[in-house]
Amino acid sequence: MDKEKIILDSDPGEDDAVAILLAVGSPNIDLLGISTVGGNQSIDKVTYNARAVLKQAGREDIPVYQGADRPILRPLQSGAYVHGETGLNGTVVPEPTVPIGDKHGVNWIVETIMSHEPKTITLVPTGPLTNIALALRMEPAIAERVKRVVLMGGGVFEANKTAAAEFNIATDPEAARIVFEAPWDVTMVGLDVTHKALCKPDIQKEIEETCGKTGAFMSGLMDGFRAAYQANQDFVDPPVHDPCTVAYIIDESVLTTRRCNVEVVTQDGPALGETVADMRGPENPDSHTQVALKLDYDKFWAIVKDALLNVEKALA
Ligand code: PIR
Ligand code: CA
Repeated sequence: MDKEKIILDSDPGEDDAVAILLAVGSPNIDLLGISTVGGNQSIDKVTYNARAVLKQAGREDIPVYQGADRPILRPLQSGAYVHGETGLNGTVVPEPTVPIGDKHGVNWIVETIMSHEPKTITLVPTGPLTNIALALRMEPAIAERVKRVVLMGGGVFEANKTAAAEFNIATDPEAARIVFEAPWDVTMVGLDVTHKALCKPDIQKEIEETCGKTGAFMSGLMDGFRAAYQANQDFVDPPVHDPCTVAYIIDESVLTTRRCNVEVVTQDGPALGETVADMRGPENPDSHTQVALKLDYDKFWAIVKDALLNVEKALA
């Protein structure tokens, strides 16, 4: 099987960092590069973090392009309340040595998609959808050109930023609406599954003990993430949201999905940023959007551990 080519559009973030490691470590994935977006922290910090995580993984050959610093219409309310001052809650990261790519992230996304064969690139957004919406407006043809979009955001029955909305969607609801309305295949990997992808102490310990420096790095990220989730989210163990997207690309059987229409609320008020999924039966096979509803926990962590081991082996 050919490796699936992906573009990661990300705002690292502890869980984004694990998604990067997963993409780097999987033999099924060819990570073409990372575009960054303001979200969990300011654009400067998340761009630095993306480069530092690639350095940690020994893959500074993978380019990083800086994208939009704020949502399309709204000021950035960052995720510093969960991710701390650095965006990685103080985890020690190596200083990146390769410079930031010398074009805007949105230009890079458009050029990369348009210069590859049709239907060969999968877009994997794990932050606010600002860059992806701007890319669609800059070059609408990307909607037919990509293979599919597998994004972390939203929730059918769960929310975190507000009572109704998930952080990535609530941060830039107008961008999210543009992305969900475009005529491409969208898989919404939302909180319904990511809140089940908990990093429990036993799996964290196993990864720390078996995956060397990479495992220690992952474990450090999880210590910071756990502390934040305990302090202000009323969780015992941290949910590693973003890697669920990459795990699904590696092995689709890790998630159970359902095809249905999804609309994003952009009116101000209590439902701003809600992803309204039409769950009335029967399932709509013609919908261009699908939502993830169930996670295979053991399979998920087997996929993550396997990839981290591969990252570690390639380092040595
Ligand atoms: C934001 C995030 C995670 C937790 C909270 N409470 C807020 C970030 C993650 O990086 C993920 O992409 C998404 N946004 C989860 O809402
Ligand atoms: Ca993220």
